[in-house]
Amino acid sequence: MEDIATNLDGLTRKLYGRPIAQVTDAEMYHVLLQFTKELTKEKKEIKGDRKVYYISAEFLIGKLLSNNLLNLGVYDEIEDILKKNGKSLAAIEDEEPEPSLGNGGLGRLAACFMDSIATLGLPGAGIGLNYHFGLFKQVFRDRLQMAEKNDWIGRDSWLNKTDVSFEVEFGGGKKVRSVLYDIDVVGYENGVDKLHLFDLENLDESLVKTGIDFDKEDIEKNLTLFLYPDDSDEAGNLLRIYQQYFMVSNGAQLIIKELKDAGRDLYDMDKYVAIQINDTHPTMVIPELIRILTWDEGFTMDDAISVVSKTCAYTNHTILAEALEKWPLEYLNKVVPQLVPIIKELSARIAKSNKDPGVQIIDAEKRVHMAHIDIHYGYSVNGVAAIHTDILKNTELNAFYKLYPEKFNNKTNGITFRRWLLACDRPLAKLLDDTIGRDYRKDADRLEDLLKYKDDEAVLTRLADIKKQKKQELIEYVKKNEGVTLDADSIFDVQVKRLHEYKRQQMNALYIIHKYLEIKAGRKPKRPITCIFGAKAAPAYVIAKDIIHLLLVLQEIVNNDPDVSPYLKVLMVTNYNVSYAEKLIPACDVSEQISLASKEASGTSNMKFMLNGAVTLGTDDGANVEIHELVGDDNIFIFGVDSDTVIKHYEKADYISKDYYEKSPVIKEAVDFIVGPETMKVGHKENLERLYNELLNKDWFMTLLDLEDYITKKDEIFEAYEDQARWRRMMLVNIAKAGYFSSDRTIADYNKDIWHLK
Ligand code: 26Q
Repeated sequence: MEDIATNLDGLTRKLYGRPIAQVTDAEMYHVLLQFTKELTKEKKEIKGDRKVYYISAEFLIGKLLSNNLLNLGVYDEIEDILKKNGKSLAAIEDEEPEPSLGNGGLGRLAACFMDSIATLGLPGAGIGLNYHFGLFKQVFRDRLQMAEKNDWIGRDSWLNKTDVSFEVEFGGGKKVRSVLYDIDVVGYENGVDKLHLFDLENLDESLVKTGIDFDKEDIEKNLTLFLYPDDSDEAGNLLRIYQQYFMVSNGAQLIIKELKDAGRDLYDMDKYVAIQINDTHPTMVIPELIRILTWDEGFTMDDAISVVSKTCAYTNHTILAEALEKWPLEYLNKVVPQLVPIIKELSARIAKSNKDPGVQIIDAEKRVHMAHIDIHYGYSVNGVAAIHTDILKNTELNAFYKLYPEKFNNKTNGITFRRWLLACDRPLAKLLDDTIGRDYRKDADRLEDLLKYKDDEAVLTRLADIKKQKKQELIEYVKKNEGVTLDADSIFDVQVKRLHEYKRQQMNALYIIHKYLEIKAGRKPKRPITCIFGAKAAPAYVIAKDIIHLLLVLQEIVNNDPDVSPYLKVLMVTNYNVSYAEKLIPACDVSEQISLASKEASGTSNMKFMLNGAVTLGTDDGANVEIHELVGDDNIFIFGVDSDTVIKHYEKADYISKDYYEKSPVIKEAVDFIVGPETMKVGHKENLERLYNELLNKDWFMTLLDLEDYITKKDEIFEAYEDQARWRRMMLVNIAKAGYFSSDRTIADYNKDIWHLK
């Protein structure tokens, strides 16, 4: 403690010529950044004979200061020192720009996994790209989403430049050089692994024009400018292939270099290396490794294919057909002509022994199915929640499951409890320390010990007080950032996730309309309700942007209606990101997880909410199914049709949304409101009509099918809140049962079944 205080004071004076009490929060952030980097250098690098490389186009790491201080075991001391000098760590953290190097769940999962890999002391590295602007920053103008660039790097950051650099060749004789930046991943009370982020040596940030527009042609200068939003336009697709190849070629070269530096025989690559392919975005690492081994290392094609196939493992994160990457061969010919003969060879080998068109790599339309490369030429295929893996085995990938049953396995997702409990809800962590001791920090299953307190008035009251305190903190933040005033005595109902029709934010909006009309008709809820949303829509995803528009229109109408606003409020927060999540999740009472059953592979915010004492209102989808099993019927609110029914509707193509609209006055009234006079007054006709027509004539994700059931369940959960004794017990049970969703458990499972490190 003395040491830390002296060192921190010394560093502050060295950098700014003033003591801690006299520097600004921004200056103090830079001191702490340097200080944390220095402390990290003293930690040992995690080493071992065998290493996992987690390759991912996204690592949504979020801010790192608090997380690193916590994992280094100095958070409390630093907080104390700052307090004594009249500073708050929370305020200093606000100065840290957020690296938004991911779209959503898949990217955040990769970040949680890195934390757990290091925490478990496993030799591992992340391989990804150093996007200079990350995911766009969202702003609202005229109740529409606009995208601005988010430059997070600034004058100094967590990136450490290395002297590793490779050449990467593209079609048309284009050659670029990379430069590697590392971010240290500090394990909780353990050593350090690395996140390797490759960047383009000659990147030109001045190519960015207004917003997020830039010159898409000049790939030698633009490759790592932006992260691609998950639903891109055609022009973006080519650039995405360039990015993917740049990532995997660097990754493959790094892996081979590390093997050679360690004196390994490349024929034994699979003994020393496991490569986890995070969705299909890094799939080209398979043909790229085969190319390097055959072209540069003298391997026969058979030997190269054999060793690479024993090294690579694939994780699937979606069953949405439109998200499964299929690249036209002609695109690949343009970007990576050197891989095309290899991909053709891989395809031909399958075609020779298997005539089923459903399992081919290159299909009749000359499109390359990236997932099929992974499944044929990898040794493991995993889904991310039990129901998701079952759907892969029985439906989506059934033909592959029949070919390779032994490759398929489930790894239910998890979250790091360091960020999503210890850092974001310190009072709750303190309550746990005081009741069940600190063991849960290393062994998440110990959270179950909390069940002993399920009838303990003092503990339950403290739990409720903590929730109230977190609501108050959120209220202050929201007041400052959004200019909206919320009520701490209302129920906080929260849906935060990427905007997608299958996640059904539109169904939540229809509930709000329904409640608004009920209140107008004099039927008031017992307690005020606050409906909070946070979501970015891919800039090219028109209907998703229309749904955001509707939410902003509802916010305006509801909050400004004196008859309604005392009972109902709507808030769409601006630029929802990891940092916002850390404020919203601890303040939430009702966790909205309302995807159309079968469509949400897992979800991970559902786990974060539960861990922070929220009760789930959800469908039996993704990891909700496992939450449901763990907490039991009494501690969760499940509604809607099940996944088998949904899958049958798709097979028979027999869902007609208009039937539901015409049959139910409640549905009709809510849907009609979208284009009614109130909304037209504050919103845009074009957006609202398009959304209305979509719901009425298409509704691909069956909103109207579940709407009535949703309304009933939602009223039921709000009613349940009135029985505070029951509610507090539900909170406690949810926290106690969340241990299974620690990413430490998930990573231990990956290691036991797939990676076999140590
Ligand atoms: C594909 C092609 C072209 C451009 C972009 C993309 C693209 C980019 C990102 C496709 C998908 C993604 C991201 C997917 C994702 O985040 N999936 C989520 O993964 C989580 C972690 O497993 C799950 O919990 C979620 O259920 C799943 O939706």
